[in-house]
Amino acid sequence: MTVGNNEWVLHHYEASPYAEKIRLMFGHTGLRWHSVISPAMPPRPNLDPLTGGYRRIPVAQRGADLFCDSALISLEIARETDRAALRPDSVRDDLAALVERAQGDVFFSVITSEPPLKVLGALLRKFGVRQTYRFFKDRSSMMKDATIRPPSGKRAASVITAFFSDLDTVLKDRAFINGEHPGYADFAAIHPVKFKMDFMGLGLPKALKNLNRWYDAMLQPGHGERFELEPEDAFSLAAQSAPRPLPPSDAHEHLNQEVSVAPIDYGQVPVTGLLVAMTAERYVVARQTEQFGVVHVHFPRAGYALKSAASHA
Ligand SMILES: N[C@@H](CCC(=O)N[C@@H](CS)C(=O)NCC(=O)O)C(=O)O
Repeated sequence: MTVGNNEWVLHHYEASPYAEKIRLMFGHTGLRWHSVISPAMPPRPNLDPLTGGYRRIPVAQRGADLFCDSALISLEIARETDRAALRPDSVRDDLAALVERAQGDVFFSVITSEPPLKVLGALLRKFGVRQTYRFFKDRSSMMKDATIRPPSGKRAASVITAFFSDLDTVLKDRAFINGEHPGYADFAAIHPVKFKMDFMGLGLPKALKNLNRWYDAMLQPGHGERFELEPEDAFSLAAQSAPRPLPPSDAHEHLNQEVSVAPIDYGQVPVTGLLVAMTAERYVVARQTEQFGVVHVHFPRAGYALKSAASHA
């Protein structure tokens, strides 16, 4: 399949909640996109050669530009569709804590709030025995190194209950969390709620009428115009394209030097390359590869740490 270098490619897997945040954004904005399915855990030979090892999902690609993290992908979608409300920094102050909860404690509590045997059953149905074993090993080793401690047991259950009830309250006088139209806060909040419903095969509490109405409205547009793509096609796309022009960079002591960038919370696998731009919102790292030539990997600044490459060694 031929894909233009300005077309959207999303590297994801179906069960990924953070990918669902972006798939729904594609749906609401009516964007056309290409889907490359990644394994639910590393190794990801279909993606690592492009990003240089960023371990989280989703990653978006346009030509030879790779965008890591759903926050930065949202920013790109906001820009392209001229919808400022999709920018992470457009979230109103009174909603910032709700967004932070959704992306952190609530996301992690979806699984930890369920009895371990129920979780095991759900994973076995999804993955089978071997993959479930690998999945547990992978995620526990990822979280062992994490700088955050997700809630568990009763506290996790109350994180979910309180979130549902707070959402219902916020939604009592408006269609969407953002107001009349969905904004970044809506997409940040919908994905853990849907994850809870999908993963455990649950329904939302019926009494929370506003939450139910919002949930249906958020899912109603679906995922937009989606086309399946093979990983090799995404590789060819990167190889045939040059990265887009860089934004004007702020000064940085490591500009045009080898750096590594890694998430600060979990899945902290560093990506190494030349820091070619830094703006208020992002780092851009150039990777010279044999397979694709130069690719630019973009990271949001929030939640990521940049170091001189020498200090990661
Ligand atoms: N802040 C990141 C978080 C992404 C995230 O945690 N993704 C999960 C999947 S939904 C993940 O990568 N888990 C580990 C993995 O899939 O290897 C974002 O917004 O993209």
